[in-house]
Amino acid sequence: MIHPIERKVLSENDRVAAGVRSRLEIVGTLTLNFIGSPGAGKTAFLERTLQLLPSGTSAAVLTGDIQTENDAIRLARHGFPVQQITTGGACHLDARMVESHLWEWRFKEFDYLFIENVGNLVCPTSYDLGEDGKVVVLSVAEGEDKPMKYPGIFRKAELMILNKVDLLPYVPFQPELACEYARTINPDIHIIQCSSLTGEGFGDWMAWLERRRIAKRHFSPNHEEAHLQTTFV
Ligand SMILES: Nc1nc2c(ncn2[C@@H]2O[C@H](COP(=O)(O)OP(=O)(O)O)[C@@H](O)[C@H]2O)c(=O)[nH]1
Ligand SMILES: [Mg+2]
Repeated sequence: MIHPIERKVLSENDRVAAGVRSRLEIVGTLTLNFIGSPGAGKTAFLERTLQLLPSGTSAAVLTGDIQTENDAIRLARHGFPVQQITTGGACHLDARMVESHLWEWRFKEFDYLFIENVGNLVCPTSYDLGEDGKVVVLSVAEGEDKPMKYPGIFRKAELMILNKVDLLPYVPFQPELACEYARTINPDIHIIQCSSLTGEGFGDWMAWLERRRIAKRHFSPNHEEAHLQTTFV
């Protein structure tokens, strides 16, 4: 059962998230919220993604951690705007943190906004950040049963990245079983197996990303009109 205070915090978060979502809608930015355990490879995955974006693509990254700017330093090497959000203790990002950092960029139009949440499979699940979709990152070093143990995030995610498949020869992990568990929780979840180290599977991921961006533009009837208004007023 959700405690009344927690309910109030979440509904305030939902209100701010709705504002973030409508601003991102106006500029047509596809926003994805990456959630996974510490060390699953979220930053490594985003680093390789930035390297592979076609030239002329605009993208930005917000990366969340409890402490340090380490991930922002890694991600900024790839030539895209990056901001670190250090929560100072909170185990998740919230919509207010995202909103204040997006104001630093004046809610500028990007093709993609990638948000790396604080490493955790539980707390970030409840906090809407105004994203278009959640992506759960699981690595083969974590055990196949994580979808059954942490069903909330697997239920809400539209995509599961199964990372570190280069380690499969060395760890007792059955990818088919992990996928079966994830689909038991969420029959619609799309799954991509990849290695951020070797680049295996990134062709599928980059194709998914491009399709998702086109689908968002296609299904956002407000985008063109709203964009014209913000461009010409
Ligand atoms: N072998 C292997 N190691 C990886 C892969 N992706 C990330 N790593 C390593 O896993 C560790 C944690 O990665 P990091 O990106 O910091 O994870 P995060 O905490 O989820 O952001 C680092 O030592 C990475 O080099 C992968 O696909 N294969
Ligand atoms: Mg990281």
